[in-house]
Amino acid sequence: MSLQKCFIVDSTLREGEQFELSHYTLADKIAIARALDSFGVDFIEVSSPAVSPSAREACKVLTGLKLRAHVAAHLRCHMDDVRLALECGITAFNLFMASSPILRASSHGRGVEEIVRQATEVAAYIKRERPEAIVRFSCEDAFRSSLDDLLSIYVPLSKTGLFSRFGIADTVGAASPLRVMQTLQIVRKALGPDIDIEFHGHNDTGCATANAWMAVEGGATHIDTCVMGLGERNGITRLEDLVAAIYAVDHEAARARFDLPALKPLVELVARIVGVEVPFGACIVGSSAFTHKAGVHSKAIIANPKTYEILDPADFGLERNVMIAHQLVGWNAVKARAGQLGYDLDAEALKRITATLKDIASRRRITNGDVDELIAGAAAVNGNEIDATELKAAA
Ligand code: HCA
Ligand code: CU
Repeated sequence: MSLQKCFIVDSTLREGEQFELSHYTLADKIAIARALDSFGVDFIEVSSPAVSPSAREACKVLTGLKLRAHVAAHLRCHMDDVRLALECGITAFNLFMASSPILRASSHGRGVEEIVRQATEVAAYIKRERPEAIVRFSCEDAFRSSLDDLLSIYVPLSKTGLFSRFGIADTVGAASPLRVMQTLQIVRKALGPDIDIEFHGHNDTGCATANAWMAVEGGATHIDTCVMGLGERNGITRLEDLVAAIYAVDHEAARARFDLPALKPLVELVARIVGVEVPFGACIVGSSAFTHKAGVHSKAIIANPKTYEILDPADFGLERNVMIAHQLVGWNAVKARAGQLGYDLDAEALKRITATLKDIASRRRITNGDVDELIAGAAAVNGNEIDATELKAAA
């Protein structure tokens, strides 16, 4: 499957709830679910109803919203969890169980055959009770599990016909992009072309987005994300990053799939609720995502934005910022700013303003307001004649 077609399983309300500062009220969960839905994600994963009475209430309420996206409950592969999810009206069941030796030993203590038996029993029960259910089974810590063990779980489970999808989780963020792609290729080959595969990647080594991309290259159809990548430790693949990657690969597909201008308000909503700043370097929504600074970049961007932008800010309802208040400024950026202010200054004058700006900015931090004053002051002198001495005095 191509990246632009991969389904997004957003887990801001489940993995994101495991972020250290998250504490969602029911009203928060409703607001986030609605915003995710109208942005255009395909699944909204929520915490298990077994977690607490309020998680149970949230499952019921969110299922009752009748969103376009599927509301999927994240469930231990236990009858108790599944029963509660059925009672809440859930139709998408994201079951998981650890497959690595280290987690198996410290959590459920079961061997591979027992995992297969238990997952089959639980899924069969779900399908009996709710035949239309979408049932997914994920191996937690798949990248510290042997390939042999993984295939000995996925292959027999796929033959039961009970599962629509299998998940592969890089729970500790240990996998490299190449390893993710190779593993996905092997699992895809073993499962054949018709079953869906989901990748869940933690960001402990900063590879979560690259790993998600490579997972799709290797055969994944579904990618887990969270707004701002919220999650355990430093979280998982950021929704914003994945959307940026999809857009970079195919602008039209991204415009058709998502309400792109709704992305920043969605991220700001979650940031407000959790009580964090939107990271400055986040794709699309970070404060510096569309800021151009160096003279060479500014000149080219003003001539043709495609020179240094793979993402068009206008598609996301945002604006680019060509910085002029710094010593790296070039005269083309000053010209553009003078034009915005309504002044038609000749090249010589603009170059002199630029030289003055560089001189001042090399000694202290200046603001856009300072630059505008300098331009206006210069324009006023002798009908656009610049007097550098006066400019310096003004600074
Ligand atoms: C965890 C579980 C999980 C589950 C992922 C999945 C992980 O909190 O440890 O269901 O695919 O990272 O393995 O988030
Ligand atoms: Cu996780």
